[in-house]
Amino acid sequence: MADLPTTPRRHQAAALAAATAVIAALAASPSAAQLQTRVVASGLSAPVAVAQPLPGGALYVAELGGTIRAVAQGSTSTFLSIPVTTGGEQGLLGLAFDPGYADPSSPGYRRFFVNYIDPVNRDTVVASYRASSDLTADPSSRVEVIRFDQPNGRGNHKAGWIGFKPGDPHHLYIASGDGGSANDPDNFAQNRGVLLGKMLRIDINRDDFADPAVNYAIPADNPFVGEAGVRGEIFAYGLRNPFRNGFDSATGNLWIADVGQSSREEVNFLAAASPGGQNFGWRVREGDIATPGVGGALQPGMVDPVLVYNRSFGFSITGGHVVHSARLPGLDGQYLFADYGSGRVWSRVADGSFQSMSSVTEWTSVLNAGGAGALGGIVGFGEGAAGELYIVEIGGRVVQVVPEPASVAMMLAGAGLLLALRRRQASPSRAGSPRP
Ligand SMILES: [Ca+2]
Ligand SMILES: [Ca+2]
Repeated sequence: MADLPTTPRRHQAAALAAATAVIAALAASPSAAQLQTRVVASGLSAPVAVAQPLPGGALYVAELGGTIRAVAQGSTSTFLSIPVTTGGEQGLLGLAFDPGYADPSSPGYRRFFVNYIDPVNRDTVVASYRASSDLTADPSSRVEVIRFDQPNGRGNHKAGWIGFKPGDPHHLYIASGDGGSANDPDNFAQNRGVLLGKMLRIDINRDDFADPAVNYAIPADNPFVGEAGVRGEIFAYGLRNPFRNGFDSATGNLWIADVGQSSREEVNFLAAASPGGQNFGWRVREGDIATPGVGGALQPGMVDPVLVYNRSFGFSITGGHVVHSARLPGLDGQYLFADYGSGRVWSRVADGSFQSMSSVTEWTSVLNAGGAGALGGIVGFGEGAAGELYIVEIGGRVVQVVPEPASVAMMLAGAGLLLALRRRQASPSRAGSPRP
């Protein structure tokens, strides 16, 4: 840098062009070497979901045992603790912050939603609470929204993800599993008269029910409203255990990752513009095949997944979301997902077309080489308010995927060089040479 003041202008121009090219390449390159990982919380008890509603604000981590932790400025405290049933796949399973969380004029101001298994009767319950500060929620603010029965003696397939479609603050989406056991023995997922094995959509800002314990409305534009014997809350059906799903924050497309039984894991796509009503096939279909023992051919109206993998890749899919972060080259714009069993992580194009596993991008070795060490037991992904990418491990950590520091240093150095050159060009007196 010391020789810059005497650099002839054409050399300055060449250096400027070179610096610009370096910065452009760094910004656009999909090179995996530019990703790093860091632990943002550890020592948690079976975390399953993470949310960050405010830019730069606290992270909220839902633990299976019923506690939500607030992680802020390096310390972890208890935000809320609720009684739940645990065991098997039961517990506190879903957490979603109201889109109006930061807006004092919104009915959703300071409100968030949880999905859990009732401590007494083991129903699935969705309830709302309000935060009294960034680090504390008010237990007395509880409002029960909806509950539905889970079959007795079955401790798995509770799904539990909840979320809001971007741009729509009134409708909460709720993923329910088939209620458990093998082969969906009561055929709940195909039965539109029950809420199991479904993607539900309810209005949380209106109330159709005089019952003080039931506080939601059925949206008039849900696909099965008015159909006899069919629950109006249903938006899509034929799901087995859609444990982790994700709305694309830019497009509103919904990515549903349905955990398979013994042969296939699958990802289903629900386009933002779709009016709903899809039948994703379970228990007739497991992924793209007839469910061994109980299945059959794809029936009219059934929708095949947009991605499927077999047991050579893993045995329990953990769905993620479409990453939107220019700081994460390669991942930006891709739908990210993992397998809980094998610990492998992949991304695919986010356009909803079918894509085979031979054309996805695998991130496992890159992520495992990061500062957080090898990842494992991945049960969820989280998208921060500024596009941050979080990974939740059931073993107790939340890990953030960040730009690799050397890449950041190079980008900063490149930007610094560019700035210096531009300043020199703009300030001929300081450069010691007259303007032409
Ligand atoms: Ca009510
Ligand atoms: Ca399916």
